[in-house]
Amino acid sequence: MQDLILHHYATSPFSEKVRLVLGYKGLAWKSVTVPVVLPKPDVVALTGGYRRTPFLQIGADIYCDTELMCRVIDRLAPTPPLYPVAASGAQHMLSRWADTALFWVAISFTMQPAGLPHIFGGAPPEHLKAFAADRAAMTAGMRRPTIADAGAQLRTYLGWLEQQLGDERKFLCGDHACIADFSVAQSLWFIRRAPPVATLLGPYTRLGNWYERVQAFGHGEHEPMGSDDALVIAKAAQHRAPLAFDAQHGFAFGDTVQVAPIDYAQDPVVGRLCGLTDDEVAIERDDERAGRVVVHFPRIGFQIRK
Ligand SMILES: N[C@@H](CCC(=O)N[C@@H](CS)C(=O)NCC(=O)O)C(=O)O
Repeated sequence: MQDLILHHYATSPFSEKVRLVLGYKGLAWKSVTVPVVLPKPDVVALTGGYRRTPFLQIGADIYCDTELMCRVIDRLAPTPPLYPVAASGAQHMLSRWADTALFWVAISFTMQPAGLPHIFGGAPPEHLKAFAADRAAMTAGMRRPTIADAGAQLRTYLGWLEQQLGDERKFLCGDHACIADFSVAQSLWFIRRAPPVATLLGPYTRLGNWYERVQAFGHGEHEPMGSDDALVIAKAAQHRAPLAFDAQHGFAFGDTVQVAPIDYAQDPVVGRLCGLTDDEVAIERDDERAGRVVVHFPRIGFQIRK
């Protein structure tokens, strides 16, 4: 198997979701640390403009968004399954809810004044200012919950999750872990990084025990890699993942298109369409430093335009 190169940073919840999936699968991977705020020149050289964290590189294939990254990891290492049949369609719906609704209330609630010193550690005030400006620009036009809204919604959501574990099952969709466990765990992980805020989790004891079981998967074996080395690997790669193209979607193979997230950080990536199905879109692009790369996105949460 070619090296799995995860581009991420330590404090990113979506990165924690993927780190835990890699641990669950017992995979070894390379770890490239990306900047927390723009500019991200080495990220953009590989992705073509997508700035969200994390993304997965396998040679010259760049996989954006954890929904797709997790499917790719599961395809490469099918055991233990990340989408066990017994966990039914509910695992996907629960995962999507956790990656959107639960994520934003967890973030908004944790970033209250009592949580900030724990999230940012001893970062200098310039960093806090740069972070606030970066995220304000990234979410421009999005209405975020107030701390009071987020607290109320979070208690409701945590109650749902506690109820889901009510029959003493080990994981959210049964006795085996599935994608939903990792999507939910990332938000709890973020809240727990700020102990004064994490007191909110206290009453949800089944959820606390479940969280310990998910964290026990660990992160797998990993070693650091520089982003310059990751660029060299992309440029040298000969092989690219085989792709399906369904001509029923209103686009032709080779069309120049732009692909962009529909919710926040909507920076578009432009390239030649080389893969298209109901659940994936891939575009090929050339970059001076990364060479010819194929950037893959899920269809859910993204828009494709000619
Ligand atoms: N739907 C995306 C969401 C990724 C996301 O929002 N990541 C956050 C960090 S946890 C982010 O990109 N923040 C801005 C940045 O890192 O530049 C996914 O599943 O990968």
